[in-house]
Amino acid sequence: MGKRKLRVALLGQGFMGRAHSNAFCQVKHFFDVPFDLELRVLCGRDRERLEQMAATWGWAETATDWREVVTRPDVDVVDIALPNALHAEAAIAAARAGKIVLCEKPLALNATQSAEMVEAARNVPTMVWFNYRRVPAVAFARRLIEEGRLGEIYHYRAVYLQEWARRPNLPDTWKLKRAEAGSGVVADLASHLIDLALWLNGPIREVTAMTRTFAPGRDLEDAGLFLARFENGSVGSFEATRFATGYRNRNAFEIHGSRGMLAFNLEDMNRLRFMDASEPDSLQGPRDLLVTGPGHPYSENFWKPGHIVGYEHTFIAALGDFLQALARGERFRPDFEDGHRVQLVLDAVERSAASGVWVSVPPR
Ligand code: SOE
Repeated sequence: MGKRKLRVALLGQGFMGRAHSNAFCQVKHFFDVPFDLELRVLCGRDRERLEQMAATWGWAETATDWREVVTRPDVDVVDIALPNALHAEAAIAAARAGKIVLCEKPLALNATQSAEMVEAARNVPTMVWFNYRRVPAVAFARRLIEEGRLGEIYHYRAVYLQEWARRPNLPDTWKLKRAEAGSGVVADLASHLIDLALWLNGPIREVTAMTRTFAPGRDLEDAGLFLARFENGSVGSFEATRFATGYRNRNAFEIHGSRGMLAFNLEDMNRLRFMDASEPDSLQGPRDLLVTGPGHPYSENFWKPGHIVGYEHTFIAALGDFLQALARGERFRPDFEDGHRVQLVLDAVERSAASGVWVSVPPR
C-alpha cells in the first residue's frame, strides 16, 4: 500500500522557513515515516525571493496571502514560521479548517492568545518548534534526569547569549519591532530556555525579572534576566541577551543535584558534561560525553558514533518524532499546550520586569 500523502503549506520565507524546508526534505532520509510529504505551497511577502526559495527547496507553488492558503482543501499541514504577531491568527484559522498545525516559537504574543490557540486546536494534532529538545545531548540529559542520576535538584542555571543586536547598520528585521515580535529577547530566546527548563526540571512556580534595552530608540528589550522557584524546590537563574559580545549562539544550562550535575552548551552541541557524585571523591569530576552513540538518542537515525550532528538535525528530529507520533495516533510534545505553558512563564517574566516584584505563574 502507498504511503498516506500529507500536503504541506509553509508560511514564512525567513531563516526558520529554510530550516523547516530542509527538515521536510530530509526527514524521510533519517526517520521511518509512513507519510509521503508533498511540499505544496510556500507563502511569503517578498515575491522575488519567494520564487528563488521555492525552486531551491522544491516547493510546488508560491503564494503571498496566508489567509487563502490556510483553508485550501489541497493542504493537510499548515506550518507557521511567520513573525510572532501572526502566529495566533494563522494557527486558529488553520486549526478551525481542520489542518494539522505546526508553529514556530514563541507560540503567541501572550498567554491569552496561546490559550485561545490551544482551544481552537483541541481536535487537531499540533507541534511547537522548540527544536532544542531534539539535540541528542539534551534528550540524553533528560534521560539521565528521569533515571534519577541527578537526585534531588538544587540549581537550574540557563543562559541564551547572542550578540547580533548590538551591531550598527542591522538589516531590517521584524525581530526588532515590538509590533511584529511582541517582545524582544525574552520572547525569542528566553522562550527556548523556559521550554527546556520545564521539560528537564518541571513547572516553575514564581519569577522575579528585569529587562534592559541598550540600543537607543529600540522599542523592545535587548536583555532579560530572571530568577525562578521551581515546584520541585530547586532554584533557577535565567539570562537571555542579544548583547553578549563574543557569543554567537550560546544556549547553555547547568543542573546541580544531590547525586550529580549536567552541563550543556549549544556551541558544542554534541557534548554533554555529566558528573556522578556517587563515585569516590578522588574520582569525581565532570565527564565530557560525546553524545553520538552508541546508545544515545537519535544515534540510530543519524550517523555512526563519533560522527557529529548539527543545528539542522534538531529540526529533522523534531519533525521525525512528530510524524511518528501522528502515525501512532499519539500526542506529540511539545504541542500547543506546552507552548502555552511557556507563554504563562513569559507573561510572568514580563509582569515582574514591569513591577519589580515576584510574580507567580498560574498552573494553566
Ligand atoms: C534568533 O537569532 C534565533 O534565530 C532564534 O529566533 C531561534 O529560535 C534560535 O534557535 C536561534 O536564534
